[in-house]
Amino acid sequence: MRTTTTRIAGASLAAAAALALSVGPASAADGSVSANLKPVAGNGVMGSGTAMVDVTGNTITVTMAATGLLPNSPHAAHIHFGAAARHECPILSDDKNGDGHINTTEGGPAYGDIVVSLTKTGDTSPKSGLAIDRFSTAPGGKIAYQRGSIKVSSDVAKAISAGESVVVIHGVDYNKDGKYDGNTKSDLMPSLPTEATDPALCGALRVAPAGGMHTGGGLPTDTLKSGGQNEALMLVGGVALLAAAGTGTFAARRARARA
Ligand SMILES: [Cu+2]
Repeated sequence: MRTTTTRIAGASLAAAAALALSVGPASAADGSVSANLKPVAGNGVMGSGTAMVDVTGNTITVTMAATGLLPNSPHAAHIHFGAAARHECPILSDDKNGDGHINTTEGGPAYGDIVVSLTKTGDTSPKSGLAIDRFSTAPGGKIAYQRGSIKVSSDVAKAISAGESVVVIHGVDYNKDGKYDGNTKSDLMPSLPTEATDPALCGALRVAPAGGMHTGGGLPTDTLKSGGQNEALMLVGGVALLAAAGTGTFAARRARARA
């Protein structure tokens, strides 16, 4: 009996050691962050999505999927960040002009400025923020996007890795007539209706568990920070915990809690 118990404890310790090694950061700015994209408050979009960003040095790879957008219309999409921003998605109290909707400027205090334009081709700098001919037009209301080798400044790389940036997909259809129109002008570009640029879906890019959400490995960073790793291992058992992590259970739970 005693031998068996000791052996199990030993296995748990080995698992703990393996986990401790695997969660060490590769370098200061490297890392993976991910977001659940949700409807922006007040803007009436019945959609959702996910986004993931891998940071290696000053280069990022972005993978994004979304549904429920106005079909066959260009949807500007960006990574936003502002040092003074809340690093969050806007809430109804950000509607400063009281029209019941959040326009892009009103979202600024929550998510900051455009730092990366998620264009399909060409430039990805903030200058391409409204290059609507190079963004997805969401056929069927869906966007499936992946782009690598996107260069960013070291400040932006650090902010993204630190979980301080926010993905925003723009373009809404308030009057449900299947196109961007209406009398209210865009706060970004007065030649466009506000429907073309108001934020539709939003998600804060938070630090993913070690190995990234796509591989499902690792433990919630919060647990590790609070020193709860050993307790968790003792409660659940190292092998069971690793198995659970492998299913993505932790990643999903954490993403929901943070969203
Ligand atoms: Cu944006």
